[in-house]
Amino acid sequence: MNPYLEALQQKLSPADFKKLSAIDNPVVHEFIAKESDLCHPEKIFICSDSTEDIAHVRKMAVTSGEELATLSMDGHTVHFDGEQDQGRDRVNTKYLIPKGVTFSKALNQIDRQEGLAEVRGLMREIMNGKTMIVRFIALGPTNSAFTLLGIQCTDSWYVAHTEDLLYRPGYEQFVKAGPKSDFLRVIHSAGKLNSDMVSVDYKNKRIYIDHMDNTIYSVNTQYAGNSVGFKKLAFRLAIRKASSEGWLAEHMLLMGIFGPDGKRKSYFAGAFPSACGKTSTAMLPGETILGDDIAYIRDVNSTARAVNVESGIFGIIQDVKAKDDALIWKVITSPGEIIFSNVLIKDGRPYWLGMGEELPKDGQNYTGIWYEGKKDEAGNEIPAANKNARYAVSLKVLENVDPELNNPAGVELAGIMYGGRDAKAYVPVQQSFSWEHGIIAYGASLETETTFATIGKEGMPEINMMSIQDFISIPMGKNVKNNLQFGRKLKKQPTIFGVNYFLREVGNGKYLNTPQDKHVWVKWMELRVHNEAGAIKTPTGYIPIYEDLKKLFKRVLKRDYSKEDYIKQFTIRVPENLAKIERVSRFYQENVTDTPLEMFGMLYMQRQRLIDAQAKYGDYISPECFEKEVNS
Ligand code: SPV
Ligand code: MN
Repeated sequence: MNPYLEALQQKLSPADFKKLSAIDNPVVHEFIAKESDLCHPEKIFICSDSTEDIAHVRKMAVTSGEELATLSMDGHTVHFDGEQDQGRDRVNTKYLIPKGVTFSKALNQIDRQEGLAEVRGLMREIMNGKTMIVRFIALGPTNSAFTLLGIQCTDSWYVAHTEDLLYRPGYEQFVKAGPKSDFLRVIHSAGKLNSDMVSVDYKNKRIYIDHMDNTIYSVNTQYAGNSVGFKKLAFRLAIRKASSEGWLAEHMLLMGIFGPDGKRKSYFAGAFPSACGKTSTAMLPGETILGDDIAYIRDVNSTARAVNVESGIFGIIQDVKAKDDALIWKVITSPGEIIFSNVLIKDGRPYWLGMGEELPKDGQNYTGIWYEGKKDEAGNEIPAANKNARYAVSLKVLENVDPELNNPAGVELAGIMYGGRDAKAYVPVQQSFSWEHGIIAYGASLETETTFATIGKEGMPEINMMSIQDFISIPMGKNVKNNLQFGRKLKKQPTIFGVNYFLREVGNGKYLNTPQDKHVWVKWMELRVHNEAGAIKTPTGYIPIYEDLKKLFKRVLKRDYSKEDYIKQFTIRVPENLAKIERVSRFYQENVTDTPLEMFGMLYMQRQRLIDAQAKYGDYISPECFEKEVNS
């Protein structure tokens, strides 16, 4: 027996000791022993993939009080996060950077030694009297070139339960893998809890990423984006690993889009910052969903193939209505295993903002007993439910889950979309001129506004490169280069599209599209990858022809689409586009030392095309001024 296993034995029941011993990997034992030494739990529970172990976690999440079973629907529970713990915490999420290593200035960082001392200091004996739960997870389908393995030690039964809904079990994979040190490690503690079992020490909340050791530290938080290690935390480590091995780890949805015959299906990936329409795109009715958050993409025989890293959804539950979101509505209003978080509870029912019915005037929410007019410490009115309220469910409960979800070979990507929250510049949908143009002008230039999914002020414009600005763990220019190179090696490149669901009218600021319109855009993209729709070449990309959209609006949404709307939506706004190029170029010049020159060249050419068009047609150019290219 190795010394780590020996040291752990006293904290393990005989059954748990047996489970841990079956993993013939001293590196696993060492990690658990070291974290146990640091955090000092009273007991350690080893969660295998067995139904008994999973059921135990589910039961303990309620017994401990971290989840409440007060909802009347079978299988539904609710968890509350603290008032200061309602989203990902950017300020307190930092990379541990060893001396002598430089990182893009835009990335939040701290000296490794200093950071380790701080976070390990905060974690010392933090689990006194508690149980440390050890979960083993497989990221991506198992038995596949895509699979990555991960371990999380946590003292939160809620976190361990959520992981069960969102990820594929990995204990058996660890048993099979034997002595392999290549796995992601997460150590998490919810820290001090109040009588409602909510983390209270938010001032000492820290999420530190140590890529030297493939380890993430997360402390004094429960919000899943900060605590469920395999979500955005392991993602940061995966981005690094992907970069060194020549594949891509992306913040992307994966979906199947059907062709006009209802049979042809093409797979698309889509990168969108948080709360910018990623999940609702992935869940479009009549199409299929493979994933809504994180994808790994590999070059397999010169084609791009992708898998969903996860197997569940941690979705936003705001503006989810019976009419607009039929698929998920049915799931969250039917019996089945669901964890709601930060909704309002009243008489055994969950309520959320924008659900299409009147909300109760009182109930229980993330601030405890809630009543209309209740104010926070700063005097601001507390909403009935948090804007970033969430539900966690397994994908398998969705009617339209794609049959390839667990295919070890993944699915071949026909297209990739990049979409931000851009009120002013980009048209609702456009196709890039080339792989390089798509990566640079849509992906690397992705701009958005901050949303409620992260703590801080909302509505602030910012660059969110490929929607991974919050997660990028390699120099930013390197990420652009990796993407450029990845596509260049492919024989069959996915077609790249830029989408923008948030364009507003010049002058009055009204949104120019309804949330349903995105269904037309995805159908148009599907036609484009099969050369079944024409396009108009504009300075920023190929845009749809009015007649094609008119037909699609009728077919997909049973709606008329006026020429006037088309012109408003697809007018090329030269001043706004020039300003965008200026902002993007400046951001990279000021914050990124390794931007590939090609990026500036590509943006310069886009600028030139805009200036030439401006000289001919003026500042706001109707799509009809440009040349049509009708495909065969
Ligand atoms: C996101 O904010 O991008 C999410 C939720 O998908 S989480 O990252 O878990 O906060
Ligand atoms: Mn996300």
